[in-house]
Amino acid sequence: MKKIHPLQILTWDDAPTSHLSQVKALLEAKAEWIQLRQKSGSFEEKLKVAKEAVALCNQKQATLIINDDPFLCLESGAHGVHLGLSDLPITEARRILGPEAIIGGTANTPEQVVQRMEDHADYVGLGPFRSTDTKKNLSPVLGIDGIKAIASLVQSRNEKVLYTCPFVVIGGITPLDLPLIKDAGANGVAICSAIVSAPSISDAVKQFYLAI
Ligand code: TZP
Ligand code: MG
Repeated sequence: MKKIHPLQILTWDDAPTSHLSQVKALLEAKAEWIQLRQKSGSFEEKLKVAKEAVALCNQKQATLIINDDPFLCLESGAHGVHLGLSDLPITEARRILGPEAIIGGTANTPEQVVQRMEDHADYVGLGPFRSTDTKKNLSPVLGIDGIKAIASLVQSRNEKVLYTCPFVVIGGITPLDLPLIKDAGANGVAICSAIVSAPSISDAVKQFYLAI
């Protein structure tokens, strides 16, 4: 099983600074796992940024995950890819990227979690925890009760499978939510706006590290 970091930080098109500036600020703040979530621009434009982000992360031994596109991951040399519900299946991305790549997938229902695990995802991103403006076409909000219900349902269906696939919770999370989310059995959280649009990225990362 690959090691998954408990604090995964997503970059954002709508943050006050560019994706690369966000990556630099996050690395300075000692972020160790960054997901480059570029939603606009051509493949070539995204690739240029992704290659630079990979180089920056490699200098600091940080993990860089590409959103949506296994081919962008392959060509940029990133460590892995995160696949949403309308992206390629995990199995197809694995065929493209090979066994060493980190491949994560979004889930919003117990069935989707089980599918991700059966496909040997390295982690599942479960959410949205809370409503958020960061993502368009948001799936139904789960709240802490939904997260707990899905975690225990999946566990009771197949304990062995759950242990082989960690899950991180995503969507509208602040540091104050961390105790409840940890209590629900999550292996971590994925955070975007609360960090990359904060007045100080460095202070925001610190607050999440303290809460983790
Ligand atoms: N998937 C579910 S919610 C979400 C994604 C990508 C957005 C998370 O961003 P934020 O700003 O932490 O709510
Ligand atoms: Mg996607």
